[in-house]
Amino acid sequence: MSAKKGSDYKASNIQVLEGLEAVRKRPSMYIGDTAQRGLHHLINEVVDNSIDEALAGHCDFIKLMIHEDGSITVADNGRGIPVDEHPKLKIPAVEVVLTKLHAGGKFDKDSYKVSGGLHGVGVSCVNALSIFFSAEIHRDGEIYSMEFERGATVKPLKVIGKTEETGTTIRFKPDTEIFTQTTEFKFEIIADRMRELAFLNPQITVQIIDERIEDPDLSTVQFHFAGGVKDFVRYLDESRDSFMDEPIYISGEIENVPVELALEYNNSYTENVHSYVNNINTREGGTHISGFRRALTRCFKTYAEKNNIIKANSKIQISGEDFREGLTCVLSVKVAEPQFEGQTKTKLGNSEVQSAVEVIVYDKLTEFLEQNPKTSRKILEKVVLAAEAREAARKARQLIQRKSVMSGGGLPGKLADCSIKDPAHSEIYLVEGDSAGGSAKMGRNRSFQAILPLRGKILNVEKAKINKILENKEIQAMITALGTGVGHEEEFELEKLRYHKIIIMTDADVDGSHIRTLLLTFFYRYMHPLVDHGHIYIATPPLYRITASRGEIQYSWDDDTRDKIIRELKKSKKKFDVSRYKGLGEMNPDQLWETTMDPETRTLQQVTVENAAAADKMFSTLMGDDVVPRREFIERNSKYAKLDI
Ligand code: 0RA
Repeated sequence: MSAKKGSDYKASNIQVLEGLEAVRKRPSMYIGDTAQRGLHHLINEVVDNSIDEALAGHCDFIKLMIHEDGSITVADNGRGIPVDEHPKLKIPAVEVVLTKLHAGGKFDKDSYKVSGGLHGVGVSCVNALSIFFSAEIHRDGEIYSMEFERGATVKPLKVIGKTEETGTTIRFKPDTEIFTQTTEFKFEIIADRMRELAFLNPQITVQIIDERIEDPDLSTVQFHFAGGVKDFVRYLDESRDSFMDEPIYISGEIENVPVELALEYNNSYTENVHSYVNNINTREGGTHISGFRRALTRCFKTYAEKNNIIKANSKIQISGEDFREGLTCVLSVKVAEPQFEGQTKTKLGNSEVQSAVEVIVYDKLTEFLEQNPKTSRKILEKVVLAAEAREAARKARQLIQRKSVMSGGGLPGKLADCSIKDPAHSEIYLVEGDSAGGSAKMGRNRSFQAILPLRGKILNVEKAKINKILENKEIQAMITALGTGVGHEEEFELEKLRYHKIIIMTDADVDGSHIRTLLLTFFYRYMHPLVDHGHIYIATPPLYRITASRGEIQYSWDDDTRDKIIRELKKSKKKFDVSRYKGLGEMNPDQLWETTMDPETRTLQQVTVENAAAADKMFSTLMGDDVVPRREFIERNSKYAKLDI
């Protein structure tokens, strides 16, 4: 070991700080943002290194602790970060890894580096953005330790004991100077990602301990899924019915591209294909997805023709998407030098991957179809139904379009539109019920705020076919008002969106939250880009009104604030009256404007999807047929925090 001391040490440290200073100056360039997402990204950045060790076959256990002081520990039983002197830089390798940008990766070539999107910026970024950062390394019989503050070394590398194990333990506490919005780690966000990693890497066990929770039954979870992607598909389909005994599992490797997937058809009408490259969720798809789709379509078409299942002279045209209705699939590939493209850098560009996936899926799926004629026939029957529904939906779409042309400006009668036409500055409130809709219409600023009252419950799109969904009056009104059309790919035109803020405003009660979930499910399943581009918001009406003598009104959004206001009023010996709002309808237009609609004073929650698989699981559980998993899900999640979608 050769930790530098004295002036020598300082010299190398200054150089390092210049690199990390760049990260502190423009953190968003390295971790995306400095809000909740960026904060949680710090954990991913550290865990990715442990996963790399697992992929190289040296690590099978990762322990993550959320401490009471807001710091995080990630411990693994990998080889431990090397501590020997770096030949060129003449400082311990661990110091290079922790203080030099992009020095986090492995030095050997044949590992599958995670180097796309925000991943792989290196653990040194986490160091730079932490008020405190420590590394304890078990390696070569010794325990080494090193500590930093905001990326600057405060305790150089030293041996602090003996060990027979190997591994790395990193603890860090995010710097509040950088993360000005929040430094609170959310158990659910962390757990969703760790569960996903455990499904994708069956060799590992991930344990999470949340020390902020006292009850030991709730503070610890452990994920280990020996069945890998097959278990993942089963998990995603827990609250859906499948007519297959178990998911089809396919794996193979062509040209150094290992491909692994599991798929299952269920009785839902949605497509749930989740794809990963080097454990990164490729939300925008790419070559691996197109390879998969081509193989799927080709396989079934060939099989159907060979077995006379779909007659050549049949009236209906079956298209690729019909083969994916009611399909749940997890596809995971490993690519040595991935090229990520697209708006969010989550689209795989490597062309060689397409044929690798296509060949592997085609061969193995054909084999499955031939060996399982009963299941194959059932799947194809479902595909034909999907094609028929798609055709009916096309007619329903035309009807919506024709209706809107006939009604003059083409907008639904219930819509109170805003006067300005610039979508970037316009917003639409989707309001539960006609009476609240009335208040909103009176209270709004009509120049830029449109109001669309929705009567009663909208259809549960999780259980309905696309043509039925498009026949629903409330859904039709929404589609026409928004202007984008509905559905997948070319049917949906984001450029035509008439309001850049779509604000869901429902009562703060059980019915209200049900309607909100129904709307979110609809947007998530059928107008996905609205969610992806952050156009969906939730209005937050207050829960309490506290009226003091002389008509002085205060509002509160939670019990704590209400109690605080009450304490103040009691102290000043004022008389007051507390009422709980049961619905939006109880607010007069002025109150509704002031608390919930005025951009100066309102709070809007933007709906973002952190984790697509987790969102899919949530919607299918909340809206599915089975009562038991739904109840369990709500109970489990409500213990930690309110649902973050
Ligand atoms: C550089 C090289 C090697 C391993 C690591 C870094 C490494 C980093 C982290 C961060 C958290 N856990 C980690 N585990 C390992 C290769 C080690 C070797 O060749 O022996």
